[in-house]
Amino acid sequence: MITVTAMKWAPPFAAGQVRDHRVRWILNEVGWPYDVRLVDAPTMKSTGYRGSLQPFGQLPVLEEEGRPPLFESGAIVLDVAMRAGRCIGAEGTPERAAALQWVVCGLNSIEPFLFNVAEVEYFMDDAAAQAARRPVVVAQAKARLAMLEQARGGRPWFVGYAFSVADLLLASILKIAQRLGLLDDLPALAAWQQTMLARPAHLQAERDQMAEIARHSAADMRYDAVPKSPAP
Ligand SMILES: N[C@@H](CCC(=O)N[C@@H](CS)C(=O)NCC(=O)O)C(=O)O
Repeated sequence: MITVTAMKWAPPFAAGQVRDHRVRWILNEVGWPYDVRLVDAPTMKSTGYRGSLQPFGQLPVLEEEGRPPLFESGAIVLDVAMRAGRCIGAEGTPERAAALQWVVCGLNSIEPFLFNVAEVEYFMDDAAAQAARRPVVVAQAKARLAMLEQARGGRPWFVGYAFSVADLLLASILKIAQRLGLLDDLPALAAWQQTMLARPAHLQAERDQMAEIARHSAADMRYDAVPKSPAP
């Protein structure tokens, strides 16, 4: 049986966006059942967790009997798709290469720009620094998204004629853009994303993540029990 690591609770801006939803989504797409292992902050930051599951004390992690645990949401999505032979094109084909390209593009060339905006909006305390940085990172993120939409060229899928991991990762990565209003000037890209997110496999993934978050509270994450600097 597969086990996916997820947070007991996440703040409202992150609910439905915590990256284990990507793993749940691809598992639902290929029809593989899974269990969920809910963790709190001290567990994630513990030496044991970092040593055996995720070196940076983050999630998601996919655990499966007889296989080493796997971290990095993109790697997990690719691994499941390749093993299931679904949503990724056949080995050695141009479709497989294009799917890999768009997944890496999403994680490497889009997500960091969106994270810069999220950092300004959610994690900066200094109001003056926030106001100075906001227009810069917003403009950069919007420019990236416009170029992404240009590259999509109005096609329903990023690769070929079917849904693939490229669509899954990109639609997932754009969740934060949508929430931050960065897609407001790109209605076609926003509509494409909504079509991807309306897939039953995603709706189920999001519902399941949010249900667990709703069952818990911030106190369950025990943030105050996390040591200031984790042991090396
Ligand atoms: N590149 C990693 C990023 C993992 C990541 O940032 N996970 C977040 C949840 S979406 C996390 O664990 N945050 C808690 C923390 O960093 O303490 C991936 O895609 O798996």
